[in-house]
Amino acid sequence: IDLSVTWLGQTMPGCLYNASGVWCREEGELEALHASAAAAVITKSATLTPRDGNPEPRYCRTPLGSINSMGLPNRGFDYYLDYARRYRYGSGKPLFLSLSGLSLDDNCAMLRRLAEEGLPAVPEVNLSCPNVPGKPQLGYDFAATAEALEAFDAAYSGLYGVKLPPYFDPAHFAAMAEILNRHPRLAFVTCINSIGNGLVVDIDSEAVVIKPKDGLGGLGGDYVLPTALANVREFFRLLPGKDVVGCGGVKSGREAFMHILAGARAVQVGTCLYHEGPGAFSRIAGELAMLMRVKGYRSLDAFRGRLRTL
Ligand code: RRO
Repeated sequence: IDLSVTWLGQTMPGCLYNASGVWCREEGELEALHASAAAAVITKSATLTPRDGNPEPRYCRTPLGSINSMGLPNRGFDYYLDYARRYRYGSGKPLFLSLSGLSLDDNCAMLRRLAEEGLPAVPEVNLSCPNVPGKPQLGYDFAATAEALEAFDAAYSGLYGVKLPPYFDPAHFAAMAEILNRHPRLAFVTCINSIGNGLVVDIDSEAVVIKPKDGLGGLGGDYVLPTALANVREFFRLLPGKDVVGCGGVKSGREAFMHILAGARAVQVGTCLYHEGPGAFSRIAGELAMLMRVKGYRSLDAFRGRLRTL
C-alpha cells in the first residue's frame, strides 16, 4: 500500500502531519514530529515577535474533542525561520511555516523575509485564528481576505497556502472560492481551523472550562468532523488546480479515509495528536493502509475525491 503524496513539486512519504498549533511550538517538539511517522511538519503559527498567549487554563480536553483559546503563544517568526534554515529537507518531509501576523503588514513582512532566504519551507498563512481578543477571523471578512491575498502575491514569489476557518453556507463557499481562484500561486487551502467561539460547560462546577474570553474557544475533535468534511468537499470542487489539506476530527484511519474521499491531498491531525503524541501518526497510517487493503485501493489517487452522492 502506497500512502505517498506528490504535490507542491515533491513527493512526501505519507499523507499525515500535524495541524499547526499542536506539538510544534518548540524545536524539541518539531524534531519529535520529524522523527515520527508524520509525513511533513508544520510550525506553530508565528507572529513577528514572541507571544506568551492567553492566561491559563486555555486548553481543555472533553469527551468529544477539545476547546482552546491559546491566544497565539509562539516563539516569534525568527525562531521558526532559524529552525527552517537548519531543517533536514533531504528527509523528504516538507516543512511548512504557519504565519499568523497581527496585521497584514506583519504577514507581508514575514513572507518577504521568507522569500529573501530562498528556503524550501512553504508558508501556510493562518486566516482563521479565533482566539486573539479584539481580532476577528480574517477569513470571515471577504473584502479583507481579497486585499490580503493581493498583498501576499506582492510579498512572496513562491507557492503558498492559507488556513481557512470553517464556512457554513454555500454562498460563503462560492464567494471565498472566487477570491482564492484569482491567485495561481495559492497552491493549497487547509480546511478547517477550529470551529471558533464554542462554549463548553461543566455541570459540577457550573462553570466554563477555559479562562480567556469567559470560556469561548475553538472546538476540535469529534465536534468538527462533519463540518471539516463539508469544507474539504466544497473547496475540492470549487478550487480546480489547487490542493485541499483536510484538518478536523481525524483520530483513526477511518476519518483520514473520509477526508481523502472528500478530496483531501493530505490530512492534518490536531486534537488527537495533542492527546496521544506523535505515535498517533504510525497508528493512523497503519489503520488507513489496512482500510485501503480491505477495499482494494493501492494508492490515495485511487479514491481521492471520489465521494459518491445518492
Ligand atoms: O493560538 C490559538 O489560540 C489558536 C490559533 Br492561532 C488558531 O489558528 N486556531 C486555534 O484553534 N487556536
